Amino acid sequence: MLDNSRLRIAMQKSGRLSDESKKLLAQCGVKINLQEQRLIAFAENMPIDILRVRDDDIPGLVIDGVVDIGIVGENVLEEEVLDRRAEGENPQYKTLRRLDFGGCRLSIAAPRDFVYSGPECLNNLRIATTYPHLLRRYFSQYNVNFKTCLLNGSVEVAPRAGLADVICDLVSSGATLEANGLQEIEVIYKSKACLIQREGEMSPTKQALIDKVMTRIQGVIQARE
Ligand code: PRT
Ligand code: ZN
Repeated sequence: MLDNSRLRIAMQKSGRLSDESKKLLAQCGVKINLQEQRLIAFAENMPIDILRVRDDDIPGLVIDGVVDIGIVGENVLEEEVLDRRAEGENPQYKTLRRLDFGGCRLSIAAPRDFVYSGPECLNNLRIATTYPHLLRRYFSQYNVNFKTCLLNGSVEVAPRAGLADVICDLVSSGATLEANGLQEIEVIYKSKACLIQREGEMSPTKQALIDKVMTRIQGVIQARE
């Protein structure tokens, strides 16, 4: 077991958020020697352990209290919260700060020749997505029904492969949609990376460390603005 007196921070092991997450901690003066294959890294100069995992696991690790802090995309966090609520749970966590990286939007996109006249015209279509709960929440405002095609990757090829009529996926530059003959028709959620903390008591030393790191993060982000 990890030492519970040390602050545990979960971050993405490799992917779009990992470099910026590492950089943020480094700029806050946390010295970590990240060896590529290691799940756990220890800070040399502060009582901090870094857990490096898939981004999808981070909200659950924080909500379940396995780690103290997590750096994750709001899209992944919100989907996990909605999923747990659908399962009858009442997931708890605190947002410490929205971060200045990982920006993207969750959008509905349709084949280029699709004539779009508003959310209602998507009624009863099949939509390929990794984010069924965010999508359901969006459509519930319009009384629109849809069928899902759940995919954890290659969502953008679903219409061409005949698996779905339209898709709901993350977009940043729009190049992936363009390359797959799709047009963005509706933005349903805007996301950035964020820093979250587990609910419940922290020891005074851990809380003091969190306060110190948060003050530094504030300074780092302000300096970048
Ligand atoms: O292995 P692991 O599960 O940890 O990683 P992953 O492959 O699930 O996630 P990863 O690394 O791709 O993304 C991590 C987080 O980065 C996401 O949850 C978002 O919060 C954020 N993010 C920011 C993005 C993008 N921008 C993004 N563009 N995540 C994914 N994309 C993908 C999108 O799915 C599509 O395939 O990039 C493509 C679109 O990009 P453009 O520039 O062509 O529009
Ligand atoms: Zn993932």
